[in-house]
Amino acid sequence: MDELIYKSRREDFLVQMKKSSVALLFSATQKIRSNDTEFPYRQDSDFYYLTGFKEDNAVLVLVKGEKSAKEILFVQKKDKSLELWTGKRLGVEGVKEHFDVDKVYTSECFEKRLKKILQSKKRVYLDLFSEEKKLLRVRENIQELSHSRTAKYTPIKLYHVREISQKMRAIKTPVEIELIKKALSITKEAHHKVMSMKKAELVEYELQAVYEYEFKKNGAYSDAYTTIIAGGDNGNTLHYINNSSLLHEDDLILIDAGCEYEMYASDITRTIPVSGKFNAAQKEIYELVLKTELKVIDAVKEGVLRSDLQMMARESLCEGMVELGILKGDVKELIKENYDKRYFPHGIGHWIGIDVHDPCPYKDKKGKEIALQAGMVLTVEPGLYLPLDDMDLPEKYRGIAVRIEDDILVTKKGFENLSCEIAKSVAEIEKLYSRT
Ligand SMILES: [Mn+2]
Repeated sequence: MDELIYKSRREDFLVQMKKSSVALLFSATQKIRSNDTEFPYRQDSDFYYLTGFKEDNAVLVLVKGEKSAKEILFVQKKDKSLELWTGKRLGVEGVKEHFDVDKVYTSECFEKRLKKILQSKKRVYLDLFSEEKKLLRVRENIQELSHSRTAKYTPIKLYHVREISQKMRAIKTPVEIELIKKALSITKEAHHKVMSMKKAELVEYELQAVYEYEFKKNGAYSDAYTTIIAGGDNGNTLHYINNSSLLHEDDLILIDAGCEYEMYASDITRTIPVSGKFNAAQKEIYELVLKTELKVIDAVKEGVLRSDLQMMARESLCEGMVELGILKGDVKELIKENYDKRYFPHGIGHWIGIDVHDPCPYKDKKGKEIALQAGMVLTVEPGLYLPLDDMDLPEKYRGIAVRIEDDILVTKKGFENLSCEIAKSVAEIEKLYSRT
C-alpha cells in the first residue's frame, strides 16, 4: 500500500486525539515457541494500520500539542552481524527514505527520549494490551515526571489507543476491501482444491497441509487463524484444531479456513462430505443451515443491527429444527427459553479486517448497539451442531455438524458477498468432487 494511505491514517488519528497528548504505539514482540526459537513474526495490527511497517522493536509516537502535531518513528538500527541471522533492516536512513514521518530515531533512543516526549503533556494514549514490560516503562516515566516541580504539565489521563483505532478500522476503504478480496480469491482456490480431492482415510491434518500449501503457492504467507478440519463429530467442538483424526467415508467435514494476504484476513467455513456426496440426513441439515445463511446475508444493509441478524438466524434454524423433529414445541416459546441455543450456541458473525476478529466496536459509548454502515465487513456464519452422544436427537442426525460462513461487505444499497465465488450449494460441492 502507498505510504500516503498510512500518512493520512496517522493524520486522521491525530485529529481525533485530545489536545496536549501523546500516543505511543508499539510494534509486536517476538514470541518464543520453544527455548530460543520463535513463532513466525506478525506485526501488531494497530501499529501496522498506522505505519505499514513490518519490523519489530519499533515505536510510533504521535504528539499533539496545543497547535501543532508531530510523528516520530523509532526503529531498529542497521546491524550487519544481526542482519546476517535475522534478515535485512531498513534502519533509520531507509525508514526516512520510505516513510513520511517528521523524525526517525533508533529504538535505543526511545528509552532516553521517553521522558521528554511525555513532559508537558496532559494525556497519554496507550495500547493497554501491549507487553507489560513496555507499559511499565511508560508508567515509571510518568511517575518520575509527576515528582517534577518545574514541568508545566505531567500526564494525568490515560486513554486506550483502541478507542480511536477501533472506530477508524471499522469502516474499510476500497484499498482494504481489495486486499480482503484478494485473500478470498486465494482461499477459494484452497477450498475448491479440497472439495475436489479424494478424502476418505486421510488424516484431517493432511487436508490442513493442502490449505497451507495452496495459500503459500498463491501468494499468502500465512493462514489468518489456525485451520479447523473437523471430520464427523469433531465438528461439534467449535474451535477444534487438533486436526488429527482419520476421515471416514460417511462423514461430513467442517472446514473453517482462510488465508491472510498482506495483513488482511479471510474467514470461510464450508462443510463438505468426505465421499463427495451428501446422504439424506446430512443434506437436510445442510440445506437448513444454507437457507438460513442466505436469508441472513440477504438482510444485510445499512442501519440493520447484528442482533436482528442473530434473531433471524435463530428463528430460521429453530423453525427448521422443529420441522425435522430435532426440537419439539412452538418456535417462539423455544427461542424464548433458549432451547435452540443447545444446537446453535454461537454468534451470527464478527467484524473482519486486519484481524480475523477485527476489534472494532459493537457498541457505542452509551452501550447501544452499533448499526451496520457501508464499508463494514462482517462474517455471517450460522451453524447447527448435533453431537453424537446426544440421545435426545433423532439417531440419523447424531454426529452431524454444519457451519457455513461467508465474508460480507455492507454497502449503501445493501451488501456484497465478497466470497460468493466459493462453492456452497449441494450441487456445486458435489460437482467439484465429481470432476476428479
Ligand atoms: Mn468466523
